[in-house]
Amino acid sequence: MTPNKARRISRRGFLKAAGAVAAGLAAARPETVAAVAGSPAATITEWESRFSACDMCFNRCGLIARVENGVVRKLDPNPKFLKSRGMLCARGNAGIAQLYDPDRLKHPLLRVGERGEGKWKRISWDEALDLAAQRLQAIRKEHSPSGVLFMAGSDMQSSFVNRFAEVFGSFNVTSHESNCLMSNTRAYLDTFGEVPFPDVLNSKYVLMAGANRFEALVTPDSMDLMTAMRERGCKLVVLDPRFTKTAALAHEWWPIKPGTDMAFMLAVMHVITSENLYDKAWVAEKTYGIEQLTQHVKRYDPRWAEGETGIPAADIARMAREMAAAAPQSMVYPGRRSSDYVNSTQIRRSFAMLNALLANWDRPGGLLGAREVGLGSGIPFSAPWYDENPFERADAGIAPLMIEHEGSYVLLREAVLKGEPYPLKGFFSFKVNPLATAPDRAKSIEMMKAFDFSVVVDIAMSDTAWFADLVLPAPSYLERMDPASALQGSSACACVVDRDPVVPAMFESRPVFDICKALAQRLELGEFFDFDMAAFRKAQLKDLPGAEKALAEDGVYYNPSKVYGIYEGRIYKTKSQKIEFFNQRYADEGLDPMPVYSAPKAVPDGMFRMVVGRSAVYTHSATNNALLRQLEPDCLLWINPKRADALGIKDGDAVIVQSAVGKGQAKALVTEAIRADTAYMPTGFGALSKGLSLAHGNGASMAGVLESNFDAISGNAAMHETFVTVTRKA
Ligand SMILES: Nc1nc2c(c(=O)[nH]1)N[C@H]1C(S)=C(S)[C@@H](COP(=O)(O)OP(=O)(O)OC[C@H]3O[C@@H](n4cnc5c(=O)[nH]c(N)nc54)[C@H](O)[C@@H]3O)O[C@H]1N2
Ligand SMILES: Nc1nc2c(c(=O)[nH]1)N[C@H]1C(S)=C(S)[C@@H](COP(=O)(O)OP(=O)(O)OC[C@H]3O[C@@H](n4cnc5c(=O)[nH]c(N)nc54)[C@H](O)[C@@H]3O)O[C@H]1N2
Ligand code: SF4
Ligand SMILES: [Mo]
Repeated sequence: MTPNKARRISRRGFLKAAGAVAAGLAAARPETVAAVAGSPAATITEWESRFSACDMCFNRCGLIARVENGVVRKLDPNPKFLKSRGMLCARGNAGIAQLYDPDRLKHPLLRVGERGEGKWKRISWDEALDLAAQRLQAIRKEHSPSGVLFMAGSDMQSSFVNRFAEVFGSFNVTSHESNCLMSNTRAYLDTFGEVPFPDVLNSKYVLMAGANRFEALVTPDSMDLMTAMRERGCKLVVLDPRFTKTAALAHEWWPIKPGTDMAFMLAVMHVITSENLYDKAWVAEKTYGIEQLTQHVKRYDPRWAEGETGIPAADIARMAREMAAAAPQSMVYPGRRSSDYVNSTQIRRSFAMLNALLANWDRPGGLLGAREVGLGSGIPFSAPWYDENPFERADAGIAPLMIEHEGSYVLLREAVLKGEPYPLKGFFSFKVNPLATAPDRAKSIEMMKAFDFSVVVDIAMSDTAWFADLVLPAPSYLERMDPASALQGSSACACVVDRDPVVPAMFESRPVFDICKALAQRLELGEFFDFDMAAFRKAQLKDLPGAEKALAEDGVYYNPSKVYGIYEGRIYKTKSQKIEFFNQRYADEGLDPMPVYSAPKAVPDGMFRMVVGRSAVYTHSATNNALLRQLEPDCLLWINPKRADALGIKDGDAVIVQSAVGKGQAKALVTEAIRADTAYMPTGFGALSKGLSLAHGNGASMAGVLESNFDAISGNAAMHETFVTVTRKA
C-alpha cells in the first residue's frame, strides 16, 4: 500500500457518531466488516483520518475516511471541499457498504458455462492477463485493431483505458455518456461553443425543466440552489411530469406534458422578443441570428404552447416576463441527463437559446464558461498508426453530429449485431454496466453473445459482467491510488483532487491502470505504459506549484482563477465565433438551423409514456448496497389514481409493466405526483446477475423495458419514447 499522505486530522471526537454507522452496517450484513477486517472491533484504540474523494457518483465530493486498525469505520465530508459545500450525501456515507460488500468480486473469473449461465472458474491473474492479451490480439489480427470495442465509465482511471485503446489501435471507444448527456452537450456546444456551469448561487430566477436537482445531485448546484432559494430570494420554477422533491420545494410546479418543453421555450422566446424584453446591446454584440430567431418564434405564441404543454398561456407569458425582468441573473437550468427524446438536441438547443436571450452568459447568476484549473495531461504519448484499420468508427454516418470521441452505445450495439460496417468482435469494459443502464437489455444480451471475447473489469458481478467471458476484480475508490482530477464547481471552485488508498486493496483486486499496463506489456506496447501512478500524477501537477502540498494538507487544491468575464476579448468556439441562435452548420448538414417544434408521438390508448429519472439514494444500477437498500427497498411503479382506479390497481399491488421489448414486476405507487399519461419507475432494479444478492430478481429492470431509440442529431439514447401497459398481477 502506498502510504496515505493525509495527516491525522482528529480522533476520538468522531468515535460515537461514526460507530453508529459501522454498527448499522454490521447489523445489516453481519459477516462483512469482521470478515474483511481481520481484526476484531474490540481492539479499537484510535482512528486515523485520511483524505479521499467519494466515488459513489461522478461528483467526487471530498471526504475524510476514519480508519481504525485498517478498517474504514466512517466517511465524513471534507469541510474544505468547496465544490460540494462540505456535504457528503446518503450515497457518499454508504460508500462503506460498497467497500465491504460481501458480493465484491474477489479474483479473476473465467466463464465455463454458457454466457449468462453463471458458471465460473477461478483463475490466476497471470492466466487471466495472458488469456485476455492473446484473445484481443487474435481479434486484432483477424479483423483490425478497431475490431475491439472499448467502453469505460466515469472514473479517474478511465483515461488509461482510453489510452490503452488508442495504442492498441481501436477508435471504437465509448462510455456511459451516450446514455446520459450527449444531446445536451451537443446543444450547448452548438450555441455557446462550450458546456456551461450554471451559477445558481447568484441567480434570481431558475427555470428547471427535465432535471431534478434535489434528488439527482450535482455539486455544487444542488446545495447552491437551496441556498439561493432560502437565503437570497431566488425563484425556482419546475417543469416535470412528476412532483419530484425539487418540485416540492419549488415556488411553482407545472406538470408539463412530456416531450413538449421545446414548445414552452419557444413561446417564452416569443414573448421576450415580441415585447422587446431583452438586452439589445448585449445580444447585438455577442450573438448571431437574433433577426432569424425573432422571425422563427413569431408563430409559437403562448396560446399555441398551452395546447402542446398543458400550461396556461397566461402563465407562460407571465413566466417569460419574470425571467426577462430578472435577467441576466436568470436562467433555464442547463440540466445534464438528456437521454430523453429523438429530438433532444433540438429541445436542449431551445433551452440554450433562451439562456442566450437572457444575456446571462459569463455573468453572475448566469451560465459560466469553464475556469482555469491548470492540471496537466500527465505523461504524453503518440499512438502508433495502424494501416489495417477501417476508415471510420463503426457508429459513424448515422447521427450527423455525434460526438466523435464518445460515439453512441446504441449505434455501436447495432453495429455489433449486424456485423456492419465491419465486425466488432472483442469487448473491453470498465466500470460501466450497459446491460442495466442502456435501453433494451435483450439487445445488449445479444450483443454480449455476439462477441468472440469480452472482458469486464468491475468491483461486483454486474449484469454486464454476468454475460462476459472474463471478469476481473477491481479495487474500489477507497483502496487505490488514482491520478489527479480537475473539477469545475461553477462559482464555487476550480479544483484538483486525487486519491491515495485509505485501506489496502482487498482480495485479489487490481486497478484498471495495472491491468492496462500488464496487457500493454504482453502486446509489445509496454513503452506507452512505462511509468507508475505516482510519476503520472507528478507530471499532471508539475505546473501547479503548491498543489501537492494543498492536496496533502487539505485534500483539495484550488486555483483562484477568474469566474466571470472570462470571455472578454475571447471568441466563442462556434462557426460564427459568436453565441448562435442561427446555426449555419446545421443548415449545411440539412438540419433545422433553429429548433422547429414537432409534437411527441401520442400515447396510445390504454398505455403510458415511461419516463426515467433517479432517486436520491441510488446511483444508476448500483442498488446492491446494504445501507441504501434500507432507504429504498422496493421498485415502485408510479401511477396516477385516475388510471389506477380504472385498471383496478391499488397502492402496493404487484403490477406487470410491459413494453414492446420487455416486461417486469414492480409494486404500484398510486400517487397524484405523476401525470395520468405518464409512468415512472427507478433504475437499477431487476438485476439478472445472481452475483448481486440484494438486487437480483428484485423488481423490474428499466433497461429491460425501455425500447432502443436515439436522438437523430447526436446519437444519444432516447429513453422517454417507450410506451408501456401496466396491469395488476393476476
Ligand atoms: N442521487 C443521484 N444523483 C445523481 C445521479 C444518480 O444516479 N443518483 N446521477 C448523476 C448523473 S450521471 C446525472 S446525468 C444527473 C442527472 O440529473 P438530472 O438530469 O437532473 O436527472 P433525472 O433524474 O434524469 O431528471 C430528469 C427529470 O425529468 C423529468 N422528465 C421526464 N420527462 C420530462 C419531460 O419531457 N419534460 C420535463 N420538463 N421533465 C421531464 C423526470 O420526471 C425527472 O424528474 O444526476 C447525477 N446525480
Ligand atoms: N433506465 C435508466 N437508464 C439510465 C439512466 C436512468 O436514469 N435510467 N441514467 C443514464 C445516465 S445519466 C448515466 S450517466 C448512465 C450511467 O451508466 P453506468 O455508468 O453504466 O452506470 P452505473 O450503474 O453507475 O455503473 C457503474 C458500474 O461500475 C461498477 N463500479 C463501481 N465502482 C467501481 C470501481 O471502483 N471500479 C470498477 N472497475 N467498477 C466499479 C459498478 O459495479 C457498476 O457495474 O446510465 C444511463 N442510463
Ligand atoms: S454527490 Fe454523494 S455520491 Fe456523489 S460524490 Fe458526492 S457524496 Fe458521493
Ligand atoms: Mo449521467
